[in-house]
Amino acid sequence: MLIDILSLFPGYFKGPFDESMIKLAQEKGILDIRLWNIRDFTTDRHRRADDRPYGGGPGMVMMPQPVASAIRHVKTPDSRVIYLSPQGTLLTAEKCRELSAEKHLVFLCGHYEGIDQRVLDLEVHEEISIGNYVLTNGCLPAIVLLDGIVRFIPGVLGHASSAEEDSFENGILDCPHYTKPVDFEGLRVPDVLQSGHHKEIAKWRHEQALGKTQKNRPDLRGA
Ligand code: 4GO
Repeated sequence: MLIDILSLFPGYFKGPFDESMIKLAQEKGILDIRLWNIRDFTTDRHRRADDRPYGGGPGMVMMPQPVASAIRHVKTPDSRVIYLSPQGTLLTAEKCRELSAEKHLVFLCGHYEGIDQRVLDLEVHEEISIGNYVLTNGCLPAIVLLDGIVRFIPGVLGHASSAEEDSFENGILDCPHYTKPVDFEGLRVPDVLQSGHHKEIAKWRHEQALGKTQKNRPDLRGA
């Protein structure tokens, strides 16, 4: 999969993409991430990427020309262009899985008050939000979206079934996990997990997951 990320701060992504699973996926050749600075697509000598909003109001708006030029530089007929914004549809595990089947994703990260609506109308396929809150820019949402997608690409997670057993698959939360030692500060690993009875273990985990979902997320489908 190829992912192009367009923003004013490509440096934002250096840390998160150079560690752990995302780093490994790139090394394995499963994932190619390209970072672009929208300012490199400005045409005036001041490299200006923003201006004041028509109609008045606070803050600045990203100008359409540099954003359109950046998108058009990477976009092909196979690309899916996504704008990260609080006005988007809420990100879900289902959406992450759907996007993991794409060959080429383009993530557009806004800054300041946002991006001129006309470039969104012309070039963006869909608008996604990672939650009901506003951030100073779309870079962190792009990192969240990328990470959420990448773990559904075959070969990225160690175990093929990991992504299937996690929270939100089957509409419920994940069960609790334990590892060594059996006794930690007086708290013991539940006996059933040490019993070797695979059916009993599966039943216990499902009950735990249901109970947690009921308590913390009664809004979920499987609750
Ligand atoms: C995305 C972008 C929040 C989200 C953003 C979110 N804030 N909830 N801020 O996914 C345009 C300028 C949007 C700042 C950006």
